[in-house]
Amino acid sequence: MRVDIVTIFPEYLSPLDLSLIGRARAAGQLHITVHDLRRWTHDVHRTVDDTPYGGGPGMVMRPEPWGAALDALVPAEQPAERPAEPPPEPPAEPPPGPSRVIVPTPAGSPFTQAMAHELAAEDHLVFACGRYEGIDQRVFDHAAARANVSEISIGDYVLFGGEVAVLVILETVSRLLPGVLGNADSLVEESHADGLLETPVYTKPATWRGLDVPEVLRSGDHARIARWRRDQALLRTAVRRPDLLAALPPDTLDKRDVAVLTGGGFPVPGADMAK
Ligand code: 6GU
Repeated sequence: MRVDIVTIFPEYLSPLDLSLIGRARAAGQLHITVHDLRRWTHDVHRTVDDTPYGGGPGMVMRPEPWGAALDALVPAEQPAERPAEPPPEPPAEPPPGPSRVIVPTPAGSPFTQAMAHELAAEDHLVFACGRYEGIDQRVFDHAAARANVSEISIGDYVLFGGEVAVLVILETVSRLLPGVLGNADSLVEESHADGLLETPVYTKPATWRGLDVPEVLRSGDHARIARWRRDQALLRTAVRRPDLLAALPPDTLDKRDVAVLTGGGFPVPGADMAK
């Protein structure tokens, strides 16, 4: 996957050199380039912002540098579809496929694990990191003719700019790429994979500061362990994220699940429908 990030603070993205993302970059699975927006300014002050039309506090990022940046980074001619067969010899740089432009903003659609899976299937992501009160909307209205443009928020709170959100989104996406995560099984059991939060985990020693690891996990009875984990995931989700539980597709909960939730004091609406 190819990733271009445009920002006025390139140093903010330096964590992308570290840990598993750094390793995926070094291994050539992830091609990330960070660009300084001011490269696309032409005045002596390298101006990127101005006062908002209509009044109001703060500054808005001017469209010209952003337009030039996206012109340079988003190929004008989008291939109709991906080639059916990969070329026999992989080229040094992956060929540009259709581009997806991501604008991190607290006014965006919520970023979710499902969206991360969607982005992980793309060939080319371009992140436009705004600062101040945001970027002139015409930049994205114009880019929408050439690329799929998504305004995305990482949560209901406000950051200074999109850079930290890009770190969050790229970490979430890159661990879904084939070969980036050492143990792909980790993706199956983690929180949000099945719409439930993950269960508590334990390791040695069996007793620590007078606290025991739950007996069931040491029983070797795999059916009992699976059931216990399911119960814990259900109850934890009911307590912490009732919204997730309510959003489960119908038929996700069987009679035993419903009994566990009801027994834990979490009545399930429509429970008599459970298999
Ligand atoms: Cl994506 N950007 C900014 N600036 N603030 C945010 C955000 C993004 N998501 C939540 N708050």
